[in-house]
Amino acid sequence: MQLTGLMSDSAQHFLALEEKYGAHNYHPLPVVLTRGEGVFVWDVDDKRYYDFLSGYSAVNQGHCHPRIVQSLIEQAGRLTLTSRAFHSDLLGEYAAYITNLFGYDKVLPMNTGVEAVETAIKLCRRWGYDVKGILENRAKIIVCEGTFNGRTIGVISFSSDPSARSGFGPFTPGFVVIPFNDTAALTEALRDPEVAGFLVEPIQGEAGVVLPDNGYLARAQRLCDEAGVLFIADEIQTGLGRTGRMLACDHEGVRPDILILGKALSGGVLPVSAVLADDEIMLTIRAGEHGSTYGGNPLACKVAMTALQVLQDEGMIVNAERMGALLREGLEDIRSPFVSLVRGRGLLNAIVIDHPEPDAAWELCLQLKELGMLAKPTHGDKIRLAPPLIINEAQVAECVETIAVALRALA
Ligand code: IF1
Repeated sequence: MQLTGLMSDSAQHFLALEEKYGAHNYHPLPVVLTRGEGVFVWDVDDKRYYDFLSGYSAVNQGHCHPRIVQSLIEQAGRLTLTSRAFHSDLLGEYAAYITNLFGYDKVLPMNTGVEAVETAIKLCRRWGYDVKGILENRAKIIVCEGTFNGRTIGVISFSSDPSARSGFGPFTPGFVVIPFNDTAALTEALRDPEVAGFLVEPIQGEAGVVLPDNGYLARAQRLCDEAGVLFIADEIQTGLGRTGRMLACDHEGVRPDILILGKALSGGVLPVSAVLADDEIMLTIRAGEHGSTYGGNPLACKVAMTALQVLQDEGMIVNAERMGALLREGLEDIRSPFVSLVRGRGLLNAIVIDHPEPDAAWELCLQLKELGMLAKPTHGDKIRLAPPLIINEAQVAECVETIAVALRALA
């Protein structure tokens, strides 16, 4: 039920345009934003909100981070796109920077997250044929139920979410689906010599911030190593400080064979993604065998280096760890009868709503909006709570109080 009746004429004007001329592939909260700064966004009626979605974790550094915007502006006036038909003075610098930062031989730069996931799948298959010796077109990649890795045909082919995949067939073969957080199932699936890789989100974001047992990632990596299978981590949402470490894999000291980054790699100012791997894997793709018009463009390189630098310079990763603990503690202390679970790591958190009303989570988000805080339900009864990593203690306390008020109103 849309509360558009409560929206101003100005806001309704923008909604009407979108409704008439835009595809209806989303169901957004009834709010029209026009400005963002740090943890805040403002709507067209100049009402301020805390952003607890952070652009699905693309705005870890805060909206319109001044240093990131400055690098965007400077580079935008100098050189934005050469295509990879020619070299630029930024791709090499960026490649050196990001591979040194994460400890890999090489990076393959792409744009959106799903393009990086598709790239990782191609690298894994190619490595499977050229290095592991799997027969052509027989390579398999193990994935987990509940995973979300993007919306291309290739990637939804292994999605277990009907809303992401039904009605889009036929699908790409070569994927084996096992339960998440189940090493027995992984052990069994790894017995197949035609398996080339295991693609996993260290924490399942879209599934509602589902954490594996401690040690699962380390055990999974060890099982993959023993089976000669690549451990591929999709850190597009969990990476870059979101869970209180640079990477979610860092909580278990796991080094993926292929690391996939996106979203906050640009601080939310333009699509930038990346795949990192060592030479044995990365060099199985040779000149002319993969690419993208915008992949590795100078503007993206400049912005990404700044986005990664401010993450480290401004202590955002440790702050995410600390503020996340405060947020979960505050949420637990509300002791709401409608919150059956509070879970998360760092500032990737979710509450599970348990209420007789079927769309209680949606109603709660509408109430939160009225109270100056934006969040959105995922899969019906879970509300993701993921503010920018720069949020401070006082702001966390204020938002916990806001959530408490909204939960009481839910009664
Ligand atoms: C939507 C949420 C969904 C991702 C992981 C790859 C991608 C994503 C772990 C693809 C993208 C976005 C897409 C957006 C909603 C949001 C999302 F979990 F973040 F909330 F859907 F699961 N790997 N996640 O989370 O990256 O191609 O979008 O740049 O599609 O509705 P992309």
